[in-house]
Amino acid sequence: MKNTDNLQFETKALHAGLEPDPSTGAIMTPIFQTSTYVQAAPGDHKGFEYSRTGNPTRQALENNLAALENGKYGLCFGSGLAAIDTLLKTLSPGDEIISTNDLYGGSYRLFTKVFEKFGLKFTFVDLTDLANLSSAITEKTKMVWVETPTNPMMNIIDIKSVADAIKGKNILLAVDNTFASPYLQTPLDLGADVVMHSITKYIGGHSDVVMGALVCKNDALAEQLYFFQNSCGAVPGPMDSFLVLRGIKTMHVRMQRHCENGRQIAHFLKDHAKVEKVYWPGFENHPNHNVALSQMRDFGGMISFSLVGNRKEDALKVLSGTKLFSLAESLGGVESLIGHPASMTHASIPKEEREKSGVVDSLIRLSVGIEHINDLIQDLEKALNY
Ligand code: P1T
Repeated sequence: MKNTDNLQFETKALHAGLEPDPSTGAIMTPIFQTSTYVQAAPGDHKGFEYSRTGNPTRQALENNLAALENGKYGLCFGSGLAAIDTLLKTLSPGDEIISTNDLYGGSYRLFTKVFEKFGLKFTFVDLTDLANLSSAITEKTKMVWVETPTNPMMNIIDIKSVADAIKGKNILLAVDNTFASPYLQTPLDLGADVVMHSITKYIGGHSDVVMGALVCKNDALAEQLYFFQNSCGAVPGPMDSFLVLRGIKTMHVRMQRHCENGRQIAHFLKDHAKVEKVYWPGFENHPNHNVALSQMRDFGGMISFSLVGNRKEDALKVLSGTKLFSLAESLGGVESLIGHPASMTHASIPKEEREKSGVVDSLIRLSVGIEHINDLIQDLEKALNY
């Protein structure tokens, strides 16, 4: 296996964990569409026994992702939520988790509607202010869940400061790195213990796969995660693993364009008379701009904005007025999407909770794609002309 440890992200994306197929020389990792592997005698096999436990296409992807996050172990799952589900299964009834209060609605639902029933306790606080973290920690705290940038308010949480604040306390720091992608941010380098991705988004990049991943460095944690991956079985198939490997090869190029287009659209919206507020960490007056500068390579392609007057009916006009920005859940694909968090991605969070973190009725979320910037701005200009 090539040693890619000292190579740049762009080179690792193409080479890490990937070798030509030994039987044919195929440069692309084959799709090993098989459930099982023939053994010469019981236990005498070539490293694979059954595809829930391990599959060569999935393993190539897992090794590649581990390298991209500067980790040691990568594990893939059938969705981002399946990855979080697996991580939470390493905890025990009575354990407490402190989570950021602004996060993907599906993660919130998994925490409160599924795992609370099994005895885990979640506290939701604004983690942009570390005083909130200190006052939420108890003797039972076993994990801090950080999503940064947050979905959909684009708050930035200082990963290194959170890691420093819980050092030596036997608390695991987990970071949902979905909005940034490993191209923009590598939380393990900042002191996180485990990174989670909805691969469905920027890593897959083409809106054609649902998948999740966990990456860590610690041997004991990895062993536990492999145990639950195999025992609970929420693994992705080889075809999807191949599609994601293919998507990863252009991630850095896609991310550069997402960031460039995002920057121009954020500025266009800021100057628009119908727009009340734009949430994008690249603005100097964004409350966490300096943290973003210190821990991210660029600011990404996600932007949220609210409308003057904060009327839902105005938001609905914009949402139905765009032609290139398609009205859909999800994000991070090459094509631009527009969404209404309050009634779509964050509908599972009670209105009161949602509004506390800024998800008001006129809030609109954009996943800026890699189309030509002029076409995207024209599309928004027309839709805002309601
Ligand atoms: O959809 P899935 O692959 O299971 O990933 C869940 C998930 C986890 N974390 C973050 C930050 C996410 O944004 C998501 C999925 N989000 C959407 C579908 C969305 O439109 O926001």
